[in-house]
Amino acid sequence: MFFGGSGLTRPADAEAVAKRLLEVLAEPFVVAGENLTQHASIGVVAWDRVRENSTELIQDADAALYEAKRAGKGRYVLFTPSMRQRAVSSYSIVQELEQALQSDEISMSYQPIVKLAENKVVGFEALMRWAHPERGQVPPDVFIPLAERSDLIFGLGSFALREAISAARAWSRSADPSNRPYVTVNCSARQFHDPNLLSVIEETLTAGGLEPSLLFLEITESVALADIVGTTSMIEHLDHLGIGIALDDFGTGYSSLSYLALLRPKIIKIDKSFVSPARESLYSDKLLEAIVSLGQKLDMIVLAEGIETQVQLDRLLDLGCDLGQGYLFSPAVPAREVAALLDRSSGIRAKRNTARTPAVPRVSRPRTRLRSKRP
Ligand code: G
Ligand code: G
Ligand code: MN
Repeated sequence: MFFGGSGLTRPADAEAVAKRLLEVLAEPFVVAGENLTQHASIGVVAWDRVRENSTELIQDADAALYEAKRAGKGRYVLFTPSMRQRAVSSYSIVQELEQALQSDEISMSYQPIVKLAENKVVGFEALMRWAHPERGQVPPDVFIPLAERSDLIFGLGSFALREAISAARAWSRSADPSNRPYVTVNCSARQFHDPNLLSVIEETLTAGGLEPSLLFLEITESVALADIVGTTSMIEHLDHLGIGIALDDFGTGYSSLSYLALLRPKIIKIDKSFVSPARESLYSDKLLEAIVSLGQKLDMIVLAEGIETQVQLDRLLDLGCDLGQGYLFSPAVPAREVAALLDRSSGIRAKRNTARTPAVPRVSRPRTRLRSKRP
Protein backbone atom coordinates (compact mmCIF):
# COMPACT_ATOMS: atom_id res chain seq x y z
CA MET A 1 0.00 0.00 0.00
CA PHE A 2 1.37 3.40 -0.97
CA PHE A 3 0.95 6.71 0.70
CA GLY A 4 2.41 9.71 -0.97
CA GLY A 5 0.49 12.56 -2.43
CA SER A 6 -2.66 11.38 -0.64
CA GLY A 7 -2.43 13.51 2.48
CA LEU A 8 -0.48 10.93 4.46
CA THR A 9 2.70 12.29 5.95
CA ARG A 10 3.76 9.88 8.69
CA PRO A 11 3.76 6.07 9.01
CA ALA A 12 1.13 6.47 11.77
CA ASP A 13 -1.24 7.98 9.17
CA ALA A 14 -0.81 4.89 7.04
CA GLU A 15 -1.46 2.65 10.03
CA ALA A 16 -4.75 4.44 10.63
CA VAL A 17 -5.75 3.86 7.01
CA ALA A 18 -4.69 0.21 7.20
CA LYS A 19 -6.82 -0.30 10.32
CA ARG A 20 -9.82 1.32 8.67
CA LEU A 21 -9.43 -0.80 5.55
CA LEU A 22 -9.22 -3.98 7.59
CA GLU A 23 -12.37 -3.05 9.50
CA VAL A 24 -14.30 -2.34 6.33
CA LEU A 25 -13.07 -5.50 4.62
CA ALA A 26 -13.89 -7.66 7.67
CA GLU A 27 -17.60 -6.76 7.36
CA PRO A 28 -19.56 -9.74 6.03
CA PHE A 29 -20.96 -9.29 2.54
CA VAL A 30 -23.78 -11.08 0.80
CA VAL A 31 -23.31 -13.18 -2.34
CA ALA A 32 -26.29 -15.12 -3.73
CA GLY A 33 -28.03 -14.90 -0.38
CA GLU A 34 -24.99 -16.22 1.54
CA ASN A 35 -23.16 -14.22 4.17
CA LEU A 36 -19.44 -14.33 3.37
CA THR A 37 -16.65 -13.12 5.63
CA GLN A 38 -13.30 -12.29 4.21
CA HIS A 39 -10.13 -11.11 5.91
CA ALA A 40 -7.46 -9.03 4.26
CA SER A 41 -3.75 -8.73 5.04
CA ILE A 42 -1.88 -5.48 4.47
CA GLY A 43 1.81 -4.74 4.09
CA VAL A 44 2.75 -1.11 4.63
CA VAL A 45 5.93 0.55 3.41
CA ALA A 46 6.91 4.16 3.98
CA TRP A 47 8.61 5.93 1.09
CA ASP A 48 11.81 7.43 2.48
CA ARG A 49 11.88 10.16 -0.19
CA VAL A 50 15.34 8.95 -1.19
CA ARG A 51 14.76 5.88 -3.26
CA GLU A 52 13.44 6.38 -6.75
CA ASN A 53 13.13 2.74 -7.59
CA SER A 54 9.44 1.82 -7.39
CA THR A 55 10.14 -1.90 -7.95
CA GLU A 56 12.08 -2.06 -4.70
CA LEU A 57 9.27 -0.27 -2.93
CA ILE A 58 6.76 -2.83 -4.17
CA GLN A 59 9.05 -5.70 -3.14
CA ASP A 60 9.33 -4.19 0.35
CA ALA A 61 5.56 -3.88 0.59
CA ASP A 62 5.34 -7.50 -0.50
CA ALA A 63 7.79 -8.60 2.21
CA ALA A 64 5.68 -6.76 4.82
CA LEU A 65 2.53 -8.34 3.37
CA TYR A 66 4.14 -11.76 3.72
CA GLU A 67 4.92 -11.04 7.40
CA ALA A 68 1.31 -9.89 7.91
CA LYS A 69 -0.02 -13.12 6.44
CA ARG A 70 2.34 -15.17 8.54
CA ALA A 71 1.10 -13.40 11.69
CA GLY A 72 -2.48 -14.53 11.00
CA LYS A 73 -5.56 -13.27 9.22
CA GLY A 74 -6.73 -9.66 9.15
CA ARG A 75 -3.48 -7.89 10.08
CA TYR A 76 -1.27 -5.14 8.80
CA VAL A 77 2.50 -4.95 9.21
CA LEU A 78 4.85 -2.00 8.71
CA PHE A 79 7.93 -2.83 6.66
CA THR A 80 11.34 -2.96 8.36
CA PRO A 81 14.65 -3.65 6.52
CA SER A 82 15.19 -7.00 8.30
CA MET A 83 12.13 -8.30 6.44
CA ARG A 84 13.89 -7.68 3.15
CA GLN A 85 16.78 -9.92 4.23
CA ARG A 86 14.44 -12.68 5.28
CA ALA A 87 12.34 -12.46 2.13
CA VAL A 88 15.34 -12.45 -0.21
CA SER A 89 17.10 -15.41 1.38
CA SER A 90 14.06 -17.67 1.67
CA TYR A 91 12.81 -16.69 -1.80
CA SER A 92 16.10 -17.59 -3.43
CA ILE A 93 16.35 -20.88 -1.49
CA VAL A 94 12.89 -21.91 -2.68
CA GLN A 95 13.86 -21.11 -6.28
CA GLU A 96 17.07 -23.08 -5.93
CA LEU A 97 15.19 -25.95 -4.33
CA GLU A 98 12.88 -26.11 -7.30
CA GLN A 99 15.88 -26.50 -9.60
CA ALA A 100 17.58 -28.91 -7.22
CA LEU A 101 14.61 -31.26 -7.48
CA GLN A 102 15.11 -31.38 -11.26
CA SER A 103 18.82 -32.12 -10.86
CA ASP A 104 20.42 -34.76 -8.62
CA GLU A 105 21.19 -32.46 -5.68
CA ILE A 106 18.32 -33.93 -3.64
CA SER A 107 18.64 -37.50 -2.44
CA MET A 108 17.37 -39.78 0.30
CA SER A 109 19.55 -41.24 3.05
CA TYR A 110 18.51 -44.11 5.30
CA GLN A 111 19.02 -44.47 9.03
CA PRO A 112 18.74 -48.04 10.35
CA ILE A 113 15.98 -48.94 12.80
CA VAL A 114 17.22 -51.62 15.15
CA LYS A 115 15.34 -54.31 17.07
CA LEU A 116 17.14 -53.66 20.34
CA ALA A 117 16.89 -57.06 22.00
CA GLU A 118 18.23 -58.78 18.89
CA ASN A 119 20.71 -56.10 17.79
CA LYS A 120 19.25 -56.50 14.32
CA VAL A 121 18.27 -53.99 11.60
CA VAL A 122 14.56 -54.32 10.83
CA GLY A 123 13.91 -51.15 8.87
CA PHE A 124 15.12 -47.71 7.84
CA GLU A 125 13.92 -44.11 8.18
CA ALA A 126 14.21 -42.23 4.88
CA LEU A 127 15.67 -38.75 5.42
CA MET A 128 16.01 -36.15 2.70
CA ARG A 129 19.38 -34.62 1.91
CA TRP A 130 20.23 -31.57 -0.20
CA ALA A 131 23.81 -31.27 -1.40
CA HIS A 132 23.90 -27.65 -2.59
CA PRO A 133 26.80 -26.88 -4.98
CA GLU A 134 27.76 -23.68 -3.08
CA ARG A 135 26.06 -23.82 0.30
CA GLY A 136 27.09 -27.44 0.99
CA GLN A 137 24.62 -29.68 2.85
CA VAL A 138 21.40 -27.77 3.56
CA PRO A 139 19.62 -29.44 6.51
CA PRO A 140 16.02 -30.56 5.97
CA ASP A 141 14.80 -28.59 8.97
CA VAL A 142 15.80 -25.49 6.98
CA PHE A 143 14.45 -26.36 3.54
CA ILE A 144 11.39 -28.49 4.40
CA PRO A 145 9.60 -25.62 6.22
CA LEU A 146 10.38 -23.32 3.25
CA ALA A 147 9.07 -25.90 0.78
CA GLU A 148 5.91 -26.16 2.89
CA ARG A 149 5.12 -22.52 2.20
CA SER A 150 4.91 -23.28 -1.50
CA ASP A 151 3.53 -26.25 -3.42
CA LEU A 152 7.07 -27.54 -3.73
CA ILE A 153 6.46 -29.73 -0.68
CA PHE A 154 4.25 -31.98 -2.81
CA GLY A 155 7.01 -32.52 -5.39
CA LEU A 156 9.51 -33.24 -2.63
CA GLY A 157 7.04 -35.57 -0.91
CA SER A 158 6.43 -37.61 -4.07
CA PHE A 159 10.18 -37.78 -4.65
CA ALA A 160 10.74 -39.10 -1.11
CA LEU A 161 8.03 -41.75 -1.51
CA ARG A 162 9.28 -42.89 -4.92
CA GLU A 163 12.89 -43.15 -3.79
CA ALA A 164 12.12 -44.82 -0.46
CA ILE A 165 9.74 -47.34 -2.02
CA SER A 166 12.16 -48.34 -4.73
CA ALA A 167 14.98 -48.63 -2.16
CA ALA A 168 12.82 -50.81 0.12
CA ARG A 169 11.88 -52.97 -2.86
CA ALA A 170 15.57 -53.55 -3.61
CA TRP A 171 16.31 -54.53 0.01
CA SER A 172 13.34 -56.87 0.17
CA ARG A 173 14.50 -58.71 -2.96
CA SER A 174 17.75 -59.70 -1.30
CA ALA A 175 16.35 -60.39 2.18
CA ASP A 176 14.64 -63.58 3.27
CA PRO A 177 10.85 -63.15 3.18
CA SER A 178 10.35 -63.19 6.94
CA ASN A 179 13.00 -60.50 7.44
CA ARG A 180 12.26 -57.86 4.87
CA PRO A 181 13.21 -54.41 6.16
CA TYR A 182 10.49 -51.75 6.07
CA VAL A 183 10.91 -48.08 5.32
CA THR A 184 9.43 -45.08 7.12
CA VAL A 185 8.86 -41.83 5.22
CA ASN A 186 8.36 -38.45 6.93
CA CYS A 187 5.20 -36.66 5.95
CA SER A 188 4.37 -33.07 6.94
CA ALA A 189 0.85 -31.93 7.82
CA ARG A 190 0.33 -30.27 4.43
CA GLN A 191 1.36 -33.43 2.62
CA PHE A 192 -0.84 -35.58 4.83
CA HIS A 193 -3.90 -33.48 4.00
CA ASP A 194 -3.16 -33.36 0.28
CA PRO A 195 -6.15 -34.94 -1.50
CA ASN A 196 -3.71 -36.53 -3.99
CA LEU A 197 -1.61 -38.27 -1.33
CA LEU A 198 -3.47 -41.60 -1.44
CA SER A 199 -3.31 -41.93 -5.19
CA VAL A 200 0.38 -40.96 -5.20
CA ILE A 201 1.07 -43.66 -2.59
CA GLU A 202 -0.96 -46.31 -4.40
CA GLU A 203 0.61 -45.58 -7.77
CA THR A 204 4.12 -45.47 -6.32
CA LEU A 205 3.62 -48.74 -4.43
CA THR A 206 2.31 -50.46 -7.54
CA ALA A 207 5.03 -49.06 -9.79
CA GLY A 208 7.73 -49.90 -7.25
CA GLY A 209 6.25 -53.32 -6.52
CA LEU A 210 6.40 -52.98 -2.74
CA GLU A 211 4.11 -54.65 -0.23
CA PRO A 212 2.16 -51.89 1.60
CA SER A 213 2.99 -53.41 4.98
CA LEU A 214 6.65 -52.49 4.37
CA LEU A 215 5.81 -48.78 4.22
CA PHE A 216 5.14 -46.53 7.22
CA LEU A 217 4.27 -42.85 7.15
CA GLU A 218 5.91 -40.79 9.90
CA ILE A 219 3.66 -38.01 11.06
CA THR A 220 3.49 -35.74 14.11
CA GLU A 221 0.47 -34.72 16.16
CA SER A 222 0.33 -31.44 14.20
CA VAL A 223 -1.36 -33.48 11.44
CA ALA A 224 -4.41 -34.00 13.68
CA LEU A 225 -4.42 -30.40 14.85
CA ALA A 226 -4.74 -29.20 11.27
CA ASP A 227 -7.96 -31.13 10.54
CA ILE A 228 -9.43 -33.83 12.80
CA VAL A 229 -12.11 -35.08 10.40
CA GLY A 230 -9.71 -35.20 7.45
CA THR A 231 -7.16 -37.00 9.61
CA THR A 232 -9.63 -39.69 10.68
CA SER A 233 -10.64 -40.42 7.12
CA MET A 234 -7.03 -40.45 5.89
CA ILE A 235 -6.02 -42.87 8.66
CA GLU A 236 -8.89 -45.19 7.67
CA HIS A 237 -7.83 -45.17 4.04
CA LEU A 238 -4.20 -45.87 4.90
CA ASP A 239 -5.27 -48.65 7.22
CA HIS A 240 -7.34 -50.14 4.44
CA LEU A 241 -4.31 -50.06 2.13
CA GLY A 242 -2.27 -51.77 4.84
CA ILE A 243 0.06 -48.82 5.49
CA GLY A 244 1.02 -48.14 9.09
CA ILE A 245 1.60 -44.86 10.91
CA ALA A 246 4.66 -44.04 13.00
CA LEU A 247 4.02 -41.13 15.37
CA ASP A 248 7.18 -39.00 15.27
CA ASP A 249 8.72 -36.79 17.99
CA PHE A 250 6.37 -38.25 20.60
CA GLY A 251 6.38 -36.34 23.87
CA THR A 252 7.43 -32.96 22.49
CA GLY A 253 4.26 -31.64 20.88
CA TYR A 254 0.89 -30.94 22.38
CA SER A 255 0.82 -34.58 23.41
CA SER A 256 -2.86 -34.83 23.99
CA LEU A 257 -3.22 -38.52 24.66
CA SER A 258 -6.48 -38.51 22.73
CA TYR A 259 -4.39 -38.17 19.54
CA LEU A 260 -3.09 -41.66 20.19
CA ALA A 261 -6.61 -43.02 19.87
CA LEU A 262 -7.28 -40.91 16.79
CA LEU A 263 -4.05 -41.63 14.92
CA ARG A 264 -3.77 -45.28 16.02
CA PRO A 265 -0.04 -45.43 15.25
CA LYS A 266 1.57 -48.86 14.98
CA ILE A 267 4.83 -47.30 16.11
CA ILE A 268 5.46 -44.45 18.53
CA LYS A 269 8.84 -42.77 18.22
CA ILE A 270 10.00 -41.35 21.53
CA ASP A 271 11.71 -38.03 20.91
CA LYS A 272 15.47 -37.97 21.43
CA SER A 273 15.14 -35.34 24.14
CA PHE A 274 13.89 -38.12 26.46
CA VAL A 275 16.37 -40.73 25.24
CA SER A 276 19.52 -38.60 25.35
CA PRO A 277 18.54 -35.62 27.51
CA ALA A 278 20.89 -32.63 27.64
CA ARG A 279 21.09 -33.19 31.40
CA GLU A 280 20.61 -36.64 32.92
CA SER A 281 18.00 -36.53 35.61
CA LEU A 282 15.80 -38.94 37.49
CA TYR A 283 12.85 -36.98 36.18
CA SER A 284 13.67 -37.46 32.47
CA ASP A 285 14.44 -41.11 33.14
CA LYS A 286 11.02 -41.60 34.76
CA LEU A 287 9.35 -39.90 31.80
CA LEU A 288 11.15 -42.29 29.46
CA GLU A 289 9.97 -45.23 31.53
CA ALA A 290 6.41 -43.93 31.53
CA ILE A 291 6.30 -43.38 27.76
CA VAL A 292 7.68 -46.87 27.03
CA SER A 293 5.12 -48.37 29.35
CA LEU A 294 2.29 -46.28 27.83
CA GLY A 295 3.15 -47.58 24.35
CA GLN A 296 3.31 -51.16 25.60
CA LYS A 297 -0.07 -50.90 27.33
CA LEU A 298 -1.61 -49.65 24.09
CA ASP A 299 -0.01 -52.50 22.10
CA MET A 300 2.05 -50.07 20.10
CA ILE A 301 5.63 -50.70 19.05
CA VAL A 302 7.88 -48.32 20.95
CA LEU A 303 10.91 -46.86 19.15
CA ALA A 304 13.52 -44.72 20.94
CA GLU A 305 15.15 -42.03 18.79
CA GLY A 306 18.62 -40.57 19.16
CA ILE A 307 20.37 -43.39 21.06
CA GLU A 308 23.97 -42.22 21.38
CA THR A 309 25.55 -44.21 24.23
CA GLN A 310 25.74 -47.76 25.51
CA VAL A 311 24.32 -46.58 28.84
CA GLN A 312 21.21 -45.27 27.07
CA LEU A 313 20.88 -48.51 25.12
CA ASP A 314 21.20 -50.63 28.29
CA ARG A 315 18.50 -48.61 30.00
CA LEU A 316 16.13 -49.03 27.04
CA LEU A 317 16.78 -52.77 27.00
CA ASP A 318 15.90 -52.89 30.69
CA LEU A 319 12.68 -51.05 29.99
CA GLY A 320 11.81 -53.51 27.22
CA CYS A 321 11.76 -50.85 24.51
CA ASP A 322 11.32 -52.63 21.16
CA LEU A 323 13.14 -50.53 18.60
CA GLY A 324 15.77 -47.82 18.41
CA GLN A 325 17.64 -45.48 16.13
CA GLY A 326 20.69 -43.34 16.76
CA TYR A 327 24.31 -42.54 16.15
CA LEU A 328 25.32 -45.44 18.44
CA PHE A 329 24.22 -47.73 15.61
CA SER A 330 24.59 -45.56 12.55
CA PRO A 331 23.67 -42.13 11.16
CA ALA A 332 21.59 -42.00 7.98
CA VAL A 333 23.61 -43.39 5.08
CA PRO A 334 23.24 -43.11 1.28
CA ALA A 335 21.19 -45.88 -0.38
CA ARG A 336 24.30 -47.63 -1.74
CA GLU A 337 25.61 -48.22 1.81
CA VAL A 338 22.43 -49.86 3.11
CA ALA A 339 23.32 -53.35 1.83
CA ALA A 340 26.53 -53.34 3.89
CA LEU A 341 24.55 -52.50 7.05
CA LEU A 342 22.11 -55.33 6.36
CA ASP A 343 24.95 -57.77 5.72
CA ARG A 344 26.60 -57.34 9.10
CA SER A 345 25.71 -60.83 10.26
CA SER A 346 27.09 -60.26 13.77
CA GLY A 347 24.51 -57.53 14.28
CA ILE A 348 24.53 -53.79 13.69
CA ARG A 349 26.71 -53.14 16.69
CA ALA A 350 29.43 -55.18 18.33
CA LYS A 351 28.36 -55.65 21.92
CA ARG A 352 30.73 -54.58 24.63
CA ASN A 353 29.31 -56.76 27.29
CA THR A 354 28.29 -60.10 25.84
CA ALA A 355 27.15 -61.33 29.24
CA ARG A 356 23.97 -59.30 28.90
CA THR A 357 23.39 -60.31 25.27
CA PRO A 358 20.08 -62.12 25.30
CA ALA A 359 18.69 -58.87 26.59
CA VAL A 360 15.83 -59.62 28.89
CA PRO A 361 12.86 -57.57 27.88
CA ARG A 362 10.52 -56.18 30.47
CA VAL A 363 12.62 -56.71 33.56
CA SER A 364 10.85 -55.32 36.54
CA ARG A 365 13.14 -52.96 38.34
CA PRO A 366 12.93 -51.94 41.96
CA ARG A 367 10.82 -48.81 42.16
CA THR A 368 12.76 -45.67 42.86
CA ARG A 369 10.40 -42.94 43.98
CA LEU A 370 10.47 -39.49 42.54
CA ARG A 371 10.71 -36.91 45.25
CA SER A 372 7.35 -35.28 45.32
CA LYS A 373 8.53 -32.00 46.80
CA ARG A 374 11.58 -29.93 46.19
CA PRO A 375 13.77 -29.38 49.20
O1 G B 1 18.31 -35.92 9.89
P1 G B 1 17.51 -34.81 9.94
O2 G B 1 18.31 -33.58 9.91
O3 G B 1 17.46 -35.40 8.57
O4 G B 1 15.99 -34.43 9.76
C1 G B 1 15.54 -33.20 10.24
C2 G B 1 14.04 -33.05 10.11
O5 G B 1 13.65 -33.00 8.74
C3 G B 1 13.26 -34.15 10.78
O6 G B 1 12.29 -33.52 11.58
C4 G B 1 12.60 -34.87 9.64
O7 G B 1 11.30 -35.27 10.03
C5 G B 1 12.54 -33.84 8.53
N1 G B 1 12.65 -34.53 7.24
C6 G B 1 13.72 -35.21 6.79
N2 G B 1 13.43 -35.78 5.57
C7 G B 1 12.15 -35.45 5.28
C8 G B 1 11.25 -35.74 4.18
O8 G B 1 11.57 -36.47 3.24
N3 G B 1 10.00 -35.20 4.24
C9 G B 1 9.59 -34.42 5.28
N4 G B 1 8.34 -33.93 5.25
N5 G B 1 10.38 -34.14 6.33
C10 G B 1 11.65 -34.65 6.34
O1 G C 1 12.15 -35.30 13.48
P1 G C 1 12.74 -36.59 13.05
O2 G C 1 12.68 -37.59 14.13
O3 G C 1 12.23 -37.13 11.76
O4 G C 1 14.29 -36.32 12.79
C1 G C 1 15.28 -37.23 12.98
C2 G C 1 16.50 -36.39 13.18
O5 G C 1 17.34 -36.92 14.22
C3 G C 1 17.37 -36.30 11.96
O6 G C 1 17.86 -35.01 11.92
C4 G C 1 18.48 -37.30 12.27
O7 G C 1 19.65 -37.03 11.51
C5 G C 1 18.67 -37.03 13.75
N1 G C 1 19.35 -38.10 14.50
C6 G C 1 19.35 -39.41 14.23
N2 G C 1 20.05 -40.11 15.18
C7 G C 1 20.49 -39.19 16.07
C8 G C 1 21.26 -39.30 17.28
O8 G C 1 21.68 -40.36 17.74
N3 G C 1 21.50 -38.13 17.94
C9 G C 1 21.05 -36.93 17.49
N4 G C 1 21.34 -35.83 18.19
N5 G C 1 20.32 -36.80 16.37
C10 G C 1 20.03 -37.92 15.66
MN1 MN D 1 11.20 -38.80 11.60
